[in-house]
Amino acid sequence: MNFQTTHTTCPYCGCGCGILLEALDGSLMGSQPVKSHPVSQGSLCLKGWSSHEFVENEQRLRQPLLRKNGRLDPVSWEEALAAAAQGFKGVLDRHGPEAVQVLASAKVTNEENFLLNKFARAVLGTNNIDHCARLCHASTVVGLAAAFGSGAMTNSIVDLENAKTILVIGSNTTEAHPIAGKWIFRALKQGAKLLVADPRWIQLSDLADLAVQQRPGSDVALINGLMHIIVKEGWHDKDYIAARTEGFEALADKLEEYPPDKVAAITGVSPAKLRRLAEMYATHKPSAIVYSMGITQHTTGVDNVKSLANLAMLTGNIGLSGGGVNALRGQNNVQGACDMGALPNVFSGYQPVADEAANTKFSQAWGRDLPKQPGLTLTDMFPAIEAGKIKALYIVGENPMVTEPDLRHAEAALKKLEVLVVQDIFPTQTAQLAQVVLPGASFAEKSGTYTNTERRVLLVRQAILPVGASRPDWQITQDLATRLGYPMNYSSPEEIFAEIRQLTPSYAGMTYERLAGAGLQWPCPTPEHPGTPYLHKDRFTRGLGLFQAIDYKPPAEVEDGEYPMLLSTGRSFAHFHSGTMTRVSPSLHQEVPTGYMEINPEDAGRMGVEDGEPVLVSSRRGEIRIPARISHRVDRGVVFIPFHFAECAANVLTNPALDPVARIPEFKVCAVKVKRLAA
Ligand SMILES: Nc1nc2c(c(=O)[nH]1)N[C@H]1C(S)=C(S)[C@@H](COP(=O)(O)OP(=O)(O)OC[C@H]3O[C@@H](n4cnc5c(=O)[nH]c(N)nc54)[C@H](O)[C@@H]3O)O[C@H]1N2
Ligand SMILES: Nc1nc2c(c(=O)[nH]1)N[C@H]1C(S)=C(S)[C@@H](COP(=O)(O)OP(=O)(O)OC[C@H]3O[C@@H](n4cnc5c(=O)[nH]c(N)nc54)[C@H](O)[C@@H]3O)O[C@H]1N2
Ligand code: SF4
Ligand SMILES: [Mo]
Repeated sequence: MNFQTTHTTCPYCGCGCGILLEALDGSLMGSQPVKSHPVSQGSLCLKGWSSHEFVENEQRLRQPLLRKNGRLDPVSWEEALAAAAQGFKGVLDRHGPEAVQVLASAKVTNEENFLLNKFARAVLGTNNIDHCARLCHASTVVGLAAAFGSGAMTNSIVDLENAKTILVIGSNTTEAHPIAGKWIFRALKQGAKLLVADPRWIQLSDLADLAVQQRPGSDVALINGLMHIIVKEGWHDKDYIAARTEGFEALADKLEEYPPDKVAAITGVSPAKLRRLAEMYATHKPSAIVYSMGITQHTTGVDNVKSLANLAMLTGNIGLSGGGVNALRGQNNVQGACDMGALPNVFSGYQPVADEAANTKFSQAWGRDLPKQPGLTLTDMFPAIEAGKIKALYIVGENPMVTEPDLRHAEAALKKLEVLVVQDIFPTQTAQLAQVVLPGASFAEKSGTYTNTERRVLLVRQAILPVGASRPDWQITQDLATRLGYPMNYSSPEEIFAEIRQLTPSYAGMTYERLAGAGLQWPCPTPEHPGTPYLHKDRFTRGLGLFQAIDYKPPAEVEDGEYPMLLSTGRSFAHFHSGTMTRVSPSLHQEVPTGYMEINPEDAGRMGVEDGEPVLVSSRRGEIRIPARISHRVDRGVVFIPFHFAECAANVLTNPALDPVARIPEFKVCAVKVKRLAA
């Protein structure tokens, strides 16, 4: 018998915790925490503890599949790759590169995302590449870049311990980033104050010095209201504003329009609570802001993010330990997928495709002329398919048939494609629509790197051989490239990483050797550079921080006579996204076996709905049947549905309306009606 442990990185959320995978005779038996890890320090959440459970599950894809006579049949790699390459080549020949799109993946490694960025641009000849960051922190990337010059989390997870005040706004930290939540607990233990602003009463609300439940989608009004009070009371940091920022006058003028009474009417938060919130955040420094999807997933997502940047700069809370605007990035490698250029407008390291010098640099390195016009986003792709502009799609490690808004439309679009190639580790709802399905190897079966939410690049190490005939994603993409007339011959992920370093200044100083222990936080431009725990220390990346005057706008769809309630969607601690990995994990499945709709006891009482009773929920897009869960966590007039469960998919209901700049959908607000089925 042979027992081995492998130190690697958790495949679930952006905390990037260290795990030890235990294998007996080449088969996984357990996951253990890593004491020396810089973020998790010997802790793991339930998902991390059970991260080995999905890997060898019988449902894993073990062989390539090809659609024949309407059915997906197992075939050889040769046959599947030939069919995929022929499909792409046919569309390229008939319609040109702008008819092809790639969806990269925040689940796969940096090396694999970098190759996908090269595959789209150099092999296919298109900038049509995007990934789930579009549904997630697209607003952050745009909003923080505009305010500070860099769209990433400003500080580190462990740095939360140094905060004197923490404002958690639109982040259900203890369920979605449990180990970051632990660092908030550590700060509280040392006497930090906790403020929570969330329409739902989350676990942290119970522990907060002050928790407010604003109306969904009212954050710009709320934050303007807080800043109004701060300026009126003179709690703003005048020296910091003078030395390090620009645009304050315009902001101050705008804030005049947001007195407490007006803000209370929009948000539902009383003037007295607004004042206490403003005072604690502004006067008990350093103050850290922690936010996530409650801020970004709105038609005003970018405005929300810019408003938080305003609030932090107004009080001098950027560029110091214990402060910052901490956007908690969601997926294990969503930061990395963005860093690697899995976006329609930039190469790796956010070098714009339209920038002459950057475009020339990559063209020379890759030996092909590269397109300069930014490509299509994920959310603009669906209408483009319906309009007949996109004909072929290569999806790696995403499951839009559960995670896209307005699923009925998304499904109709995917069915219209001439060519759909899906590369996943499970036979997902999306894979069921494909012509070719390619089985990737999971995190436990390959090596490479992930970049966590605090920009820390961490090693992923192979623990067991790929299950069945599955293969690491980088090998599959490279074979497809070769078959499309662009030979790729990388022998290892490390060889791909060497190319990443060479072309990406923020990663230039990293090597696998240097990453082996605690990893390194970018920017890390030289081999001697120690990495960067917090950004914007003495100057902002853009020079001066930019205040922006912002008006409150209501959500795209609000309640009315026909659809009298608001639907909010989000996460459960036990499941991840479309549930492919967590729903087959016994430990997680037993915690939460299926979906549910949280409804306030008063609303349930009025309708005569009992706890556990199935109800019919409908919106202008569609309807689902789902069990009701009576809960004080949601306010009157609001219901909450986690989006992990295909059999009662929240996204049948959600509104595909987009933020005009970030192109992120409004997952957090739409209008619905709830009907008893039993009546
Ligand atoms: N268990 C688990 N963990 C995960 C994931 C998962 O699927 N499951 N996914 C990962 C990913 S990719 C991401 S992006 C993160 C997301 O992590 P979070 O953003 O923390 O998770 P959500 O549940 O989407 O929403 C967060 C909070 O926003 C609040 N909210 C809703 N509407 C509003 C509003 O209008 N304003 C404000 N201020 N708040 C509002 C909700 O009530 C909720 O408490 O989680 C990551 N971690
Ligand atoms: N209603 C509603 N919808 C939402 C959200 C919401 O809050 N509300 N949140 C949005 C957010 S923030 C996000 S990030 C998206 C997520 O949207 P998606 O990215 O579409 O969701 P996942 O289920 O994480 O899909 C990842 C896929 O990758 C596969 N996979 C895992 N590891 C590997 C690997 O190594 N190789 C390959 N090839 N495949 C692999 C998994 O099996 C899974 O099918 O959902 C969005 N949708
Ligand atoms: S907090 Fe996130 S990274 Fe850490 S163990 Fe849990 S899911 Fe994994
Ligand atoms: Mo996300």
